[in-house]
Amino acid sequence: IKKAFIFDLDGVIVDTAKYHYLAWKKIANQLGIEFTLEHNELLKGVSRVRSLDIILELGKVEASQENKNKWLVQKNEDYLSYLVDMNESEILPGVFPILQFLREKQQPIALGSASKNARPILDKTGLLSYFDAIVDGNDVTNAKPDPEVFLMAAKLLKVNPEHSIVFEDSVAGVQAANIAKMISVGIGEGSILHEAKYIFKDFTAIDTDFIEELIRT
Ligand code: G16
Ligand code: MG
Repeated sequence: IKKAFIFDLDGVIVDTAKYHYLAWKKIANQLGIEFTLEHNELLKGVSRVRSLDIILELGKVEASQENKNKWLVQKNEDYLSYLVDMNESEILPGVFPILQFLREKQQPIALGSASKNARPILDKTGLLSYFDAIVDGNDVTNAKPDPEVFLMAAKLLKVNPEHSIVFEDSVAGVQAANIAKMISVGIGEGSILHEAKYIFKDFTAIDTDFIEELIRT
């Protein structure tokens, strides 16, 4: 059977969370809002617009739409400045060999990300050509845990949801995969991602036997 392998971007393929954090921290501090790494967890897998709302809620700050738009632009410009020098060295450990193995096995690969900057990131890390389909924040209207992003990816790959495998580092993303009736593979802490069917601390913990098993069953 043909399977679809769908990857989240941030936290799975690259660690862009650290750059999102720096850019959001600047905005938060500007507004006198304390913003820690722990707060940053709340923003993982969440859209840009929703992220700003969460930060404003944390600080109990009310803002006009005009100001919000200004901060969203500032955040993205700052975030993009961190990506200028990005290259293949930022691909998270173990990811590249798995992509290569899937390629060898002629398995379709897709990206399912909330980010509107997904394409330039895949381009800079040299991974663009590994993806048969890319669904990102520019394509979807409903954010994870809504399954839209993953269902669209499976559809583009012409594979049924039940035959699709999703690699995710966020709780909302794991839930989205489960709601889509896909096989969810959590990348990160078992205590946080306990809703995932399988959990690995990172891609170095995933071997090709496991991937072959997923292809076979
Ligand atoms: C990523 C990050 C989120 C970020 C979102 C939108 O999602 O996890 O923190 O807010 O993209 O990013 P942008 O501002 O670039 O559109 P994912 O789904 O790849 O983990
Ligand atoms: Mg993620």
